[in-house]
Amino acid sequence: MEDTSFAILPENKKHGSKVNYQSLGTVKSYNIENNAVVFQCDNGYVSILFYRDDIVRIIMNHKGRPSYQSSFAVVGEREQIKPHITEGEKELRVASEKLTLVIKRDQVSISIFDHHKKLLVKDDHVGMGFNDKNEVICYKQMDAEDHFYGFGEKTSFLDKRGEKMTMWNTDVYAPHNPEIDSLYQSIPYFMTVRNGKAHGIYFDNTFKTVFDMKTSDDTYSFSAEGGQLDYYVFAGPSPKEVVAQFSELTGKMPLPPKWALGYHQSRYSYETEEEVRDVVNTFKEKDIPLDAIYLDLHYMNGYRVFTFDEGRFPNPKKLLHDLKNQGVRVVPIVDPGVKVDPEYNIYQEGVRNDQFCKYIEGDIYTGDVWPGESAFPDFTNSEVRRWWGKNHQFYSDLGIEGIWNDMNEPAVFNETKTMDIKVMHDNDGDPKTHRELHNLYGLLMGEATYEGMKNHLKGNRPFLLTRAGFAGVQRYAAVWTGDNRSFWEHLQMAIPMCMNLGISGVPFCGPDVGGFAHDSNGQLLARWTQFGTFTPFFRNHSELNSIHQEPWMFGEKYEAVVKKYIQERYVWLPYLYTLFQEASVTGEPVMRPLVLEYPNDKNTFNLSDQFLIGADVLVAPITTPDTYHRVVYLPEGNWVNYWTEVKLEGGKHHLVQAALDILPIFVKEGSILTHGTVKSSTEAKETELKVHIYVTDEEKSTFTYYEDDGKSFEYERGSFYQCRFEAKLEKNRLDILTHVEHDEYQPEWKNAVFVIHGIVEDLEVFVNGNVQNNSKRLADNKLEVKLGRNEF
Ligand code: MIG
Repeated sequence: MEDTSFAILPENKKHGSKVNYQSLGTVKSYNIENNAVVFQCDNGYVSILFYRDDIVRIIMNHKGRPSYQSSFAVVGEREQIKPHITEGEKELRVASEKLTLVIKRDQVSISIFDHHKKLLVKDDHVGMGFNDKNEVICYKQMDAEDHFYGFGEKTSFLDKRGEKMTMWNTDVYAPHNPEIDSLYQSIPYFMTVRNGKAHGIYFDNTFKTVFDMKTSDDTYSFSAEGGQLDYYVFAGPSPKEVVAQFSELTGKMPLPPKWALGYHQSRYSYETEEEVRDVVNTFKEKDIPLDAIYLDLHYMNGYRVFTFDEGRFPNPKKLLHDLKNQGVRVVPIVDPGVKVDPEYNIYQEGVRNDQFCKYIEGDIYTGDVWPGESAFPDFTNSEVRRWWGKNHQFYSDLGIEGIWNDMNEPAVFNETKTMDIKVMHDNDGDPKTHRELHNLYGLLMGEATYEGMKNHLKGNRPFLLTRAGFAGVQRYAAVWTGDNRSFWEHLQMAIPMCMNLGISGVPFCGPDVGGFAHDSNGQLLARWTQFGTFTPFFRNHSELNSIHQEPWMFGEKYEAVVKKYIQERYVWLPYLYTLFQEASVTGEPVMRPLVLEYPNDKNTFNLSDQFLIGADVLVAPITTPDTYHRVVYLPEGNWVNYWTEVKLEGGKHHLVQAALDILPIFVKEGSILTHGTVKSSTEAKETELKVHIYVTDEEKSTFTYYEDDGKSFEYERGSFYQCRFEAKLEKNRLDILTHVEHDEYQPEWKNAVFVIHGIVEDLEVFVNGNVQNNSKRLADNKLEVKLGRNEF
């Protein structure tokens, strides 16, 4: 009915969200327990506690005393910070070193200031409130200069001001368009950038939540269908610090295995062993790099997870072994639905050990998915997660190191697209409905899978790809953005979507390159692959009924471009890997909107069609057909065209050329980048490290390069290599310094080549104080200096 005009019958007018809301009333008293200030009000309680000096948690409970239990998303340890309290006649102040909260006594409302006394957030209207359906809401003032980012995986443009978004994990096969705001991930968090400074809010509520930055011009709100109003405010003050603060609370991405950063090829499905081998062999014949190939639904026996179809895949172990020798990993799909089949061991075990989701009355919930009628593991129980993890030995025994979780919203083929919300999750003895825990299902499945695989791989890093998730999903998995289509519009949309995922704590993400559904074509695939070179996750995937879109499917002209950009990925890997390592420590995204680095520049606020990789590389994909030029905005500073070495001035828009084989890339003057060489896969040896120096006489350039074995967890015990490169130009003397900061791991490459860009006449190059006489002058004002790593 939703699809017909019936949806807009007068009787169907939805009520405004403000209907029936009431506030907490006045503050009657307060007390301090465990460094939390608890206010007792006419209609409930509010508790304020600092997690750190720059993170405050606020909990409103209209039914009773606040519960301090957090959702599964929160892993950050709370520091014990004693609040400083000042009592005024009309208001109370609760402060840490970095934040001051002013609480109005009559109609409870909270204003939060930073330590410069600058207002960050202020309650508006009823402030915090609730209604007779037990929905909770918080209204905040919206400043004319506020711009909003994050919200996880959303369609539409970068800046979410003017959007209203719902968090409810949903399998959306079609369409992904601005009207569809609930996709597979729910990350109830956002960052506000106002006049160059940033702060953030994370709403720790797993019910369906709504963020409304649209309905009013000067107020925004976030609300939930149930639970407490439990949220955190991050003080910033820079956008990167907000992401770091949020990542501190919800966790960081573990460093993925290097092969997960290579090029991946997928299809729904490569149906037989023969087909898989054919595809891989074609990559080899054509000398196109490849690190992983995916097995979609068809590999299983009747869609039973933890099985192989013996007809289609007679000897998976041998297949895996052979492909590994070719430098290629295999990633099978694993859905949560377990086929109802009394002769199937997983179903038997699940029933016998009470591992499936059930109704409160005791019946196992079943729903229709690929295997037909299926039961769903109750991942809210840690015992079930262990069981599920243990089952993955089936895969690891075959040599599998990566798993692909799909349908884990969970998706069910019915009207609501998911499990009955009345289903009861046991939740380790604290039972809650699916209505409350729905959004956590994918995250918990991720924990089960990642931890299980980690156990089985005995010291090797697992790779997990997931479709569904919640805040914190980065702790276990990379995220791909689900069932997009082979439309130019979907290529366009993927850019802000991935940037906002990055802001939302998920650095490792990417769309299906080429588009999943619908038929791709050569030009679209070429342009999309160019973009994919720089998305943190780089996988070409397409659907059953669409035409094949492997790199060679659209003729030589396009194949050459696609190949060039897959190769480029490997050239950039040593730079990307360093950024991944940084992200795993700080939470700062690999792929960044420009506003993250240039929050004072209004040209960046809603810049949705270009992005940064790290701080210094700007990528501006072509996202429309038959287009061979585009406008690129370069922020302050000078920028060097990666392909032509032409220098352009920042703070301006430029018209740049982009023939089919050109992805516009600009490197900031003054930066240093590390590159590798083209390889058939990450398994191949790195022979030489290229250190690109884009010289400037304005400041010292520096870059800290990171490397480890790319496979194990030994880096956690100090087995890694870290070298800080510095370059300083004075007149015609360039001094390059190499500071090896950590060398418990020995890189494969023995030589480094310093490529100096934008050189001045008569340049003299010194490395670590020694003059280099063997430098080689290249075209386009470049100079090359070769050096052994032993001279670092
Ligand atoms: O469309 O497993 O998003 O990547 O190929 C139905 C089959 C189920 C959805 C995933 C897609 C995958 C497909 N799955």
